[in-house]
Amino acid sequence: MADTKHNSEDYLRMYSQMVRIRAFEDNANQLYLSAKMPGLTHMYSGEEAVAVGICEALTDNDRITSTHRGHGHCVAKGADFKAMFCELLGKEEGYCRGKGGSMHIADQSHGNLGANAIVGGSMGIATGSALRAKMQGSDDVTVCFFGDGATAQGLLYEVMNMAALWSLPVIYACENNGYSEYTKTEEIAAGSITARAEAFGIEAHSIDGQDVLAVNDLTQKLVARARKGEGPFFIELKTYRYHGHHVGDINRAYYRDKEEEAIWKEGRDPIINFGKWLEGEGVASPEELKAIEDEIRAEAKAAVEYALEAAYPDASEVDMHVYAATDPATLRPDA
Ligand SMILES: Cc1ncc(C[n+]2csc(CCOP(=O)(O)OP(=O)(O)O)c2C)c(N)n1
Repeated sequence: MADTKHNSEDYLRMYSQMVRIRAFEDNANQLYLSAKMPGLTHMYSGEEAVAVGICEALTDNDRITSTHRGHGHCVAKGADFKAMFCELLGKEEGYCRGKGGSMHIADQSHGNLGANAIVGGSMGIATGSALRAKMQGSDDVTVCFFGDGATAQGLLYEVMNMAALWSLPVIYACENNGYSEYTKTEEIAAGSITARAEAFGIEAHSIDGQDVLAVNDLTQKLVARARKGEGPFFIELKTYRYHGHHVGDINRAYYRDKEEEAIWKEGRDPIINFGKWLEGEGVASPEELKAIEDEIRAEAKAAVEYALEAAYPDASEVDMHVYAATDPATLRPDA
């Protein structure tokens, strides 16, 4: 890990953001295990440096699209703990008034166009957002997060073709955590991930997704170039998910071994390693880092308690925000 471009404030913000994601996920997992949360959720723990390194290179004007494993993207793009926990618990103060749940959090105020339970589903939305920016003459950039498994979706190839032809300001960020549900990536994906983008003439990079500074450094450069019309770009970020595919996945012993998990969790943890680096550089002492973590964990705990007590939406709202308010007849071009 080496860096010359950030100051102490930047470093501590990135550290805090990664800890925020871990703390959020630990609490979400606990809510599921104690049967207080409806449905399933997919933990982002282990992948924090990807979301934080990328989102720290963006402004609120820049957009992201997210995935079923999207809590980390939301937090890194500025989402509020209380509104997120309320959404997970189906409460009316949630980002989507409790109707979206874990896999459908959207936060327009920070440019988060939303998570998507359909694998690859956000690729078209992100590319459409980039087309909108270009047509409106805006210099905002859209980052499209998706997993390695989603590279099997045909939509990716349709939108990469279009984005390359029209030089759209979009960055395809492929989080390669080594697995697609219960299958190792190398068992289902031939060739290299980056070659898929290069086939369309898109500049593609493959980097260590556990190194927040490396992720941020590359993203800053690509975002600046995308703003000038040099996009699209593709980044493969090599990372690892610590939990099973989702919180109910208790069978991961059958498809990956403990030694592999230990290599990542003990040797490659993005938060521990960045913390050690900050200590080595004299940016913060172990006590200061612990105080940051304690404060964040207290905030997360309070947000969970708040969400548990919060109200459910009234039953009369069941159709609200589900259908477009527009009269469908007016949508027909000949109407
Ligand atoms: C169109 C579609 N097909 C299948 C699924 C079921 N499914 C949910 S997550 C997943 C694997 C996704 O793997 P990857 O894209 O690598 O993301 P990761 O879960 O590893 O973050 C699948 C197949 C789905 N939700 N949508």
